[in-house]
Amino acid sequence: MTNANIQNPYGRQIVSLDGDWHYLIDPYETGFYNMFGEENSFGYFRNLTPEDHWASEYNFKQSPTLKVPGDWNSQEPTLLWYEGTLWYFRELPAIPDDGLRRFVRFGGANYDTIVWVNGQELVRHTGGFTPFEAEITDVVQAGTNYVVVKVNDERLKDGVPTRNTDWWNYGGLTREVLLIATPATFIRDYFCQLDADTGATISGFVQLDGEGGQTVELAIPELGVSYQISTDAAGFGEFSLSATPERWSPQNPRLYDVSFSTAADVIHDRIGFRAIATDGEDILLNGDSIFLKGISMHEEAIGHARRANSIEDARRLLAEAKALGCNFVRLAHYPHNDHMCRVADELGLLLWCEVPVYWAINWESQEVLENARAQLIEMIVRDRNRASIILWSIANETPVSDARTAFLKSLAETAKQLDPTRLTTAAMFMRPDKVEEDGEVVRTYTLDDPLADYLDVMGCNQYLGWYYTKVTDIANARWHSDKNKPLVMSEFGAGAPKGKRGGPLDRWTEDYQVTVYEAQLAMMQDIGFLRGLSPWILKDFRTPKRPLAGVQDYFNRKGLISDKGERKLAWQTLYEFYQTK
Ligand code: GCB
Repeated sequence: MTNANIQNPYGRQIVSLDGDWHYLIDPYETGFYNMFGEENSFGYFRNLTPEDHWASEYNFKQSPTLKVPGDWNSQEPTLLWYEGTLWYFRELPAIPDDGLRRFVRFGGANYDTIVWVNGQELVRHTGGFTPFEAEITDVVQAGTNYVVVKVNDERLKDGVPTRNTDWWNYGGLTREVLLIATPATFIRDYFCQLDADTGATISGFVQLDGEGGQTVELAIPELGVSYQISTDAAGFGEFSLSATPERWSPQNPRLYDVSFSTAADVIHDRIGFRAIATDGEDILLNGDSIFLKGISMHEEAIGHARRANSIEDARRLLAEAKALGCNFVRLAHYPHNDHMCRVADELGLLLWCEVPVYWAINWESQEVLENARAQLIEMIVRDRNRASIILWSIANETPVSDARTAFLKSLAETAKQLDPTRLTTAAMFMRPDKVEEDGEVVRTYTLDDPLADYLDVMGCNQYLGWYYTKVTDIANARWHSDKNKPLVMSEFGAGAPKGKRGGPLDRWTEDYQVTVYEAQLAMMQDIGFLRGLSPWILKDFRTPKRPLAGVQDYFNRKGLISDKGERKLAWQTLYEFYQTK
């Protein structure tokens, strides 16, 4: 537990390191290696200039700047399709000699990152969508201190995700960078949730960083809770107390002020209490069966082709889901910014959160498994106090094999160990068959992926009417499962650029997108074990996989909203369906 990232960094004493960072583009990693592949003694992390040494051929302070947070691709035209290494530099604000510990926290950097402060390497991190931090207490000096960050977003066969995906690989320091100050001993991590089974117990733990054996007070003033948690020598302490909070739900997204404090430290959070469970084919929110009216989304800002990177971007994205009539959002295909989960907590949107275990990653490699597990752990630790999150998803569309199922079973177990209060899921495929029924051809779809046995909720991606069958075949579809588990139809859809019109059966038109949605939604009414859907996708998004000129132009066009932010006709179709649910 001690190596968890600092919980709730926004609740800490922070200085934002956002803004302009100098950068150097370095496809050959000249800033790292000399011509023989050995360490470069003029390496960029040393922040040398030609004035410092005649053989130095760079100068950060003379170099242009990029905004942090922000992907590099959308900020500078020559970087639009760039993948590789880019170096960032900035000076730190003056750090007072006040006895506090200091950390630099990166909300996310895609994909492999190394951080140096004053030329000293402090941390390496792999994975593009989860936070990491470096303690700089013993490295900073009076006067000027500087940070250099090398980010490499090369896609790797043994990466998570692997080389091949259907979204653009936005590189760089895509999320906020914070300078955090804490006392010598501080509350590093805590977990505070309503137990799913009783619904009347709040339990969790607290983890100190520093001197253990201290008492931590948990206070929830609006519930009259003031509870002393003892911690062991390692600073870990658990708690469990009876409470009957107002339940958080989409109708009533009630959040409580919760604080943990020691003599030297205090951290405040806003936490919602709700219970999520399954019962046979039902999903129960606070004991009542719920239908998830959802939409899938990538982390791309509304009205732009760039990574969403601020709380304002999160608000705009989730406001679109609310406008569509959703109570549920699938945050595909990787952990989104933590702002998304906080805004969803406020708005009353239920969330599916996912790690980028996507398509065919290397199931045979222990290293790949540990990389995927590290990303899953970082996501869960970051977000497990958010009431909005009900589903941890461990994979998307992975080809069935023994090695893959063992890999994913292991991830599902990790998710449950870290967070027994939530449900696990994955987006899987179904088995298609054709059978004759009363002289008519009927298409059956069976959910029989062995992975389903290790999950609470089955997700299924199916593109009937787009990739697999004609739209006219959808009416003859029958769905089966003997798993006795709820199903969320985690994807379906059809591509259409905004403004392209035609007949109802003309592919690539808004009209055809409507036809597919109408047929799909009619089919859904007859699937007895269906408990939700998250069609693909809220907004057109940038992807090199979609080159069709004049139609796709390197965008996946299955959005209900265009990349410019305009609603398509099928938006209304889904909106009307959700009004009836
Ligand atoms: C899928 C994938 C998603 C793709 C989508 C598509 O099944 O999960 O990442 O973008 O299909 O548009 O083909």
